[in-house]
Amino acid sequence: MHIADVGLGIFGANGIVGAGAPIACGAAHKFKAAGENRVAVSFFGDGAINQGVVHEAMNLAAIWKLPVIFICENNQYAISTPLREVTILEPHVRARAYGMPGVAVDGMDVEAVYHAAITAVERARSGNGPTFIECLTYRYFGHYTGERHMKMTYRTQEELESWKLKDPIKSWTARIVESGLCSLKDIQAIDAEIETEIQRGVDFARSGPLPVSAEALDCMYAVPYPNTPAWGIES
Ligand SMILES: Cc1ncc(C[n+]2csc(CCOP(=O)(O)OP(=O)(O)O)c2C)c(N)n1
Repeated sequence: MHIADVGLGIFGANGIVGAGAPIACGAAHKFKAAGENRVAVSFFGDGAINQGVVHEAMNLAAIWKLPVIFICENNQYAISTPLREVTILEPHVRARAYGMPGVAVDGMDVEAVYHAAITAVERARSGNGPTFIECLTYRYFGHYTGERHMKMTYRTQEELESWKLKDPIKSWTARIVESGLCSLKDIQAIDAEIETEIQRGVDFARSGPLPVSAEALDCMYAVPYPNTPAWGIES
């Protein structure tokens, strides 16, 4: 969640739902002020769509015509809360209230998402301001790993299986092979390479020494805070 690499243009995810939207506006404001041809993109889930800060950000982006794109990955559940129970309209409809295009795309269709994104980027780059893109999708696993040990009944197994049939990785593998862009053998080789890399990481972690509890608070502060009590942690 908290991975960031400013050098690569990644400002970092945020533990506060929806809080990335105003940060993206800040970045976009800087791009505009400095005359840079860059576009800021804010990704959030359907769980963020009723957060006030997202609406403040959308209003600001529209009024200042900021080069920013709001992408709502609508997988239809915020942890276990179905969007349909807490939101009266589809998220993209709201964008129009802020005077920006609200586009709905099949989030399982790579090409559709690509075209919507390109249109939004061009609009932002030509000084016409923000776009809101809603990608309808699904998550096959729980919001958090603990969910697999709990009996959660917020969705049915049938629903989950029906979405797996639309899996873009599977359908796009077939399309890419058909188009001659890449052979199935090449794709399988890439998969195998990734599996090996992951296994190498797992083996490295498992064969390493266990962490020392006295170091639990190390790297928590920019300036080390020597008197921080190790909350209930015994060394
Ligand atoms: C402001 C705020 N309120 C509540 C939470 C607790 N919380 C963490 S994730 C989440 C739901 C997020 O929903 P969504 O973005 O749709 O993620 P998904 O369930 O699809 O993984 C909530 C309410 C939080 N992190 N921040």
